[in-house]
Order: sequence, then structure tokens, then C-alpha cells
Amino acid sequence: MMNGRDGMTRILFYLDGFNNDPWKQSLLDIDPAIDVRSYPDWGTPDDGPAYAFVWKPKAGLLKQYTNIKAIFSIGAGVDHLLSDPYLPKHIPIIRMGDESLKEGMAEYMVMSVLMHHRKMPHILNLQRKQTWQHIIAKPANQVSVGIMGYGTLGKEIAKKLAPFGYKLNTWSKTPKPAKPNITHYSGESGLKHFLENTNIITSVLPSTPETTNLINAETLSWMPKGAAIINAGRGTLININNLVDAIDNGHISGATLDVFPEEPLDADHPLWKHDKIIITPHIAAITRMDSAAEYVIRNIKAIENNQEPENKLDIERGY
Ligand code: NDP
Ligand code: OXD
Repeated sequence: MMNGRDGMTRILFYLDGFNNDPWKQSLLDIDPAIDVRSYPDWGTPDDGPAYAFVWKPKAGLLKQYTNIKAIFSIGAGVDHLLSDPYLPKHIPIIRMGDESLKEGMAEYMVMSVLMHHRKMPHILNLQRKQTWQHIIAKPANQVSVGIMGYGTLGKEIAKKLAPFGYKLNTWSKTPKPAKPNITHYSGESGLKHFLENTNIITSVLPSTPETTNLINAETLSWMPKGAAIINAGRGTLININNLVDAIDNGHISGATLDVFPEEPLDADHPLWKHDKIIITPHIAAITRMDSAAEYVIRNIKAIENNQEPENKLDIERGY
């Protein structure tokens, strides 16, 4: 494999707050000849790395390394990169799209949809009150599950939910080809119909100006009474005060939230104690080191062979 001036593939790795050694080892397990270094041991910008593999790098850091050929995001979301005003946008930015993310997210959504469909948050509250009460759920074929964001993750969620017999709706930016047993909606004009026809929303939308605050008092009011929301895309999607109001006034039955506008969620935040909201700490889908290393090295090879890498960020769209 090619790369730095001396012919060795150089990868700079940045993941603050976690042990970097096993990550570096995962890359070396595949190609022991790689020179992989963690910040701050990257050397000077001139003899810096040929590729960057990063999560939430400090603003301005990547710009210093003028010989980076591509930036790999450790996660599927790239808002952590796009928030850097100095991000070198002229080089390819590649979003994580390995199998572990797809599997993890689909499992999380199946678990959470079943929890809301079978009213588990309510049942758990009854348990805390030592109350034996039959809680009856509608049959799955009378429940519509809506997937907001029908890309890499949304498609996998639809695949894993299909065997349960729910009615499936999807919402994306651009129209999608017809598929048996799935109703597709798209664009701003499709949002109201999508929400009016959805009992349980699962969102894996990226954070962009268009998706920010999309779930607010007005759009919540379009959902059928008793609807539930599961958000594992980005926290910017939901106006949290509006959501809590809609839950407290009984229009929305509950929510499962994995992502928040500010992470980690403040220890004093009232959301933690809301008995109709399940909180998880951004763990819906965790990038696995071995499959991520394989993904990065496969795509470095593609770039070195002048082929298009997978999952390249479209800067204009923002995802
Ligand atoms: P993709 O780019 O494959 O899919 C994004 C989807 O969102 C596409 O269907 C796209 O529509 C749709 N979309 C984007 N903007 C809009 C809009 N304005 N209106 C309607 N639809 C829109 O991304 P992934 O599936 O790989 O990942 C999605 C997101 O999931 C990530 O960006 C990240 O934020 C989040 N994530 C969260 C994780 C967690 O652990 N909580 C883990 C991994 C990812 P179209 O198809 O028309 O382009
Ligand atoms: C993300 C991820 O983008 O963890 O949230 O992949």
C-alpha cells in the first residue's frame, strides 16, 4: 500500500478519552507495516500522516497536515468534523459504514420499537409501584413504524423490523423506488403525511440545518395520539421542551433518546428522571475496532488505486 513520502502508509489516529492502543493494534493486525500514531505524537505537519482516522478532533488540527489524502470518521455522523471551521473540505471525507454499525443500530431499533409497542416503559413504572395490571398492546400489523432517514442504517432497520409484521413507513430527502410492504415518503412535502401515518418513529437522520429542530410542537401535533419517538440520529432533531410538553399533555406516549444536543447529558438534566423517557448514552451503534480497521484499510487501498471510496461525505448535502 502506498502513502507517505517514504512509501509507508501513515495513519494518524485521534480519539480523545479512550485507550487508543487497541484501535491502533486493530489496524496493525491487518497490515503490520502501517505507521499509525495517536495525537499528539504525529510528528511535524510536514512529515505528517497520509490518512486521518478521527473522532471529534480539535478545531484546526487537521488543517495543519497538508499531506492528508483522506479523512475517515470513526462514526457514521460527520457533524463532529463539519463543526470545524478550518476543516480541509477539498479532500475526501469518508463516513464509517461498516457492518457493526448497521447491526448495532438495527438491534437497538428493534429493541426500542418492541419496548414502545408493548408499552414496556409503562409496565416498568407499574413494577416500581408493585402493581399487577394487564397492559394490552395492539397487534403488530395495526402499528405503523416510521423510519426517518432511509440510508445505510435506515435500510437495515427496515430489514430487521420486517419479520415482526409492522406497517413500515420511511422518510428521506429524495424519493425511493417502491418496495413491497413499505410506504416511502420524502421531502418537506412528505413529512406531514409520514408523521400522520406513523405510531412509532425511529430516527437515524444526520444533523444538518434542514433536520435541526424538525421535531417540534407543530410536527409533534401531526402525529397520532399515543405515538412514540425513538431518536438515535442526532439530538439536534428534537426540540426537547416541546417533546416533554407533548408527553406530559398525553399526546405523545413516550420516547427513547440515545442522542442529545449536548453530550454527555448533564447529570442534573430533568430528562433523566422522566418516567416516560428512556435514556441511553449514545450507544445505539458502536463502531467495532476490527471491522472499522478493515473498512479503513479497504478504502485506503481503493483511494491508492484511484477508485472511489465508500460512503464519501457530500459536503453540499452535509451527510
Ligand atoms: P446515510 O447518509 O446513509 O443516510 C441518511 C438518510 O437521511 C438518507 O436516507 C437521507 O435521505 C436522509 N436525510 C438526510 N437529510 C434529510 C432531510 N433533510 N430530509 C429527509 N431525509 C433526510 O447515513 P447513515 O444511515 O449511515 O447514518 C445516519 C445517521 O445516524 C448519522 O449521520 C449519525 O448522525 C447517526 N448515527 C448514530 C449512531 C448512534 O450510535 N446513535 C451510530 C451511527 C450513526 P436521502 O436517502 O434522500 O439522501
Ligand atoms: C455516530 C456513530 O455517528 O457513533 O454517532 O457512528
